[in-house]
Amino acid sequence: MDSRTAAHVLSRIAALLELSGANTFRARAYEGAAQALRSIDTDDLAPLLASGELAKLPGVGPATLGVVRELVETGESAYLERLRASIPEGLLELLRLPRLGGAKIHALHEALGITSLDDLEREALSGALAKVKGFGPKTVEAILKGIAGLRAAGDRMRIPAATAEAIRIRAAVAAHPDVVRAGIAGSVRRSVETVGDIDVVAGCRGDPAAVRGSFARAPGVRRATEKDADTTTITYVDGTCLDLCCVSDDRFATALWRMTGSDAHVAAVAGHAARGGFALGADGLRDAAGRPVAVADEPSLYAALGLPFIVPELRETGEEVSAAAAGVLPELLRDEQLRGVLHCHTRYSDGRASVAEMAAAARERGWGWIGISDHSQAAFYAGGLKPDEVRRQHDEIDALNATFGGAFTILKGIEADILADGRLDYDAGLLDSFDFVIGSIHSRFAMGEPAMTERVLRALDDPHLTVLAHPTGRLLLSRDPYGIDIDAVLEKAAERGVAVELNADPHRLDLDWRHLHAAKRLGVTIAIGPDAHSTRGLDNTMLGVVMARKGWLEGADVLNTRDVAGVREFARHGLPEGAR
Ligand code: DGT
Ligand code: CA
Ligand code: CA
Ligand code: ZN
Repeated sequence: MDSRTAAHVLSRIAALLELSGANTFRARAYEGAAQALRSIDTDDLAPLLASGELAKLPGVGPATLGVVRELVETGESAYLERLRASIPEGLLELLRLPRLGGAKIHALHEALGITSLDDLEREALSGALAKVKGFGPKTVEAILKGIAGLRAAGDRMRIPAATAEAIRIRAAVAAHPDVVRAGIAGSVRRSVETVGDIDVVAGCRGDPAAVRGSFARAPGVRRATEKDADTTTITYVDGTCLDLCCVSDDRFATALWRMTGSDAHVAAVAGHAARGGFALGADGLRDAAGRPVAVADEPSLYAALGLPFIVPELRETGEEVSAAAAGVLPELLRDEQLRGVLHCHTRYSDGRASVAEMAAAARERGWGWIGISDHSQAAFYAGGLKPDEVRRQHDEIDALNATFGGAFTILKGIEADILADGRLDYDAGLLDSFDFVIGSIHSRFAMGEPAMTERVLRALDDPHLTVLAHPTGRLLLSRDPYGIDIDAVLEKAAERGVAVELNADPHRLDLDWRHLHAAKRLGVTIAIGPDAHSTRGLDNTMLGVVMARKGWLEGADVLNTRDVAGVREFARHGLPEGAR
């Protein structure tokens, strides 16, 4: 039993106690213990429990320790199950709404008899909710948004969390004595930005069904069901869903390929195989005479079909299979081609590190330059910079650059709000003083597609603009993109020589990789922007590279592969002679 699952169970108990109207002190004790467990982060609580260290942890008391002991010994909590059984399913669902804890849901249940998401939505729309004590119009609005978000998100996870979980599960599967090798498959392996469930394939010696069975009965499993002849679907107590496919090891490669998907890629490869006289299915590869062809690993599978290896992140629409067959797969962008990043915040606005710290962290990553872009003054909620603060930051950057002796460069930039009428924040004089300007929409999202498109096209006409940031405004699993004619925006960006950002914050990943291929064909330069608000935030960049690869991008398509002179030149070329 790992500490994160145990913390999750304790926190769940706290919420359910509140939901059932129990004494708030009891609920707080469970939440306190959950926090204590989050602070230790271990994959195995058993030794800490045995040594008595867990009992000594501040925040852990006799009742909460009892729950942890039961989790370690059985993987379950009878107390949690009892609480869960005593509460209507619909009320449990309400816990997934942001800003609505157990206590508030209990109050709503008492006041209006609400027992489901539909009930809540109806009372919110009728105005009844706003009349309940503690629920003003602002809260009601937030709740309605939350309901819409929940319906849109389903049970999906963002890719970083799903990958961490998948790595943990794969390691556990690989450690089974009858497993020869195990691999992550499905959307996690293809690096899709959100993930429905985790898929793992195991190549086994002996009986694969016995291997599946042992994981289905393991501690921490809430329920397990047979999906098909090779696969068991397992739901863990923390809500994680796993499809575990166990096959004899000689079938590992084709099973991994099949379960990696996508369905369109699988169909396209199977079609290619059929045209070559092969038959390719989940049970393996057969030649024209119907004889099984041994396939040791995935590269040999593609090779047997006369195809170059197709990396998992490209396996999406099937278009990659025709490109592979024609020998025109792109030479995909690699991490080590990057020379720097734009779009980094510091303590001047809402970042947590200084300019010097961000620069040092960029150097540690092997980059030759970094672009600092704090928020502009219209973004007052994010500490946007007044003109005198801009000048102070520029002096600081000049002083730092002088210490680098040309070995590293900090570029002066700004993340300027694109105002409602399409103008960039600040006047032209101040905008001239930056090395680069990033333009962002941070307000008035709901103006409708024609007006929003007009607004962004107008911003693209400003010769100061270097990069159009997060061009659709989506927040994964919580906010849909705003209405905008993205094709018109890409065409204009290409014409104006403005780069379009692939914002690499895991909550955004915007521009969506699905549009990158089209952007590339139009000749748009893409800037991978970490949108870093701390030194660690710089590592968002690598997720951006993965998404760029999903979008077929090569080194030359990406601004980050240029040296500092190249970036300066790109940034200045839209400006009139005098400002260059
Ligand atoms: P997700 O989970 O929604 O993020 O997206 P995927 O692509 O991981 O989709 P998923 O988990 O439904 O399926 C993964 C792959 O496994 C996909 O290529 C299709 C394949 N697959 C799905 N269900 C079955 C099944 O019942 N049998 C077999 N053999 N393959 C399946
Ligand atoms: Ca999946
Ligand atoms: Ca699945
Ligand atoms: Zn930003």
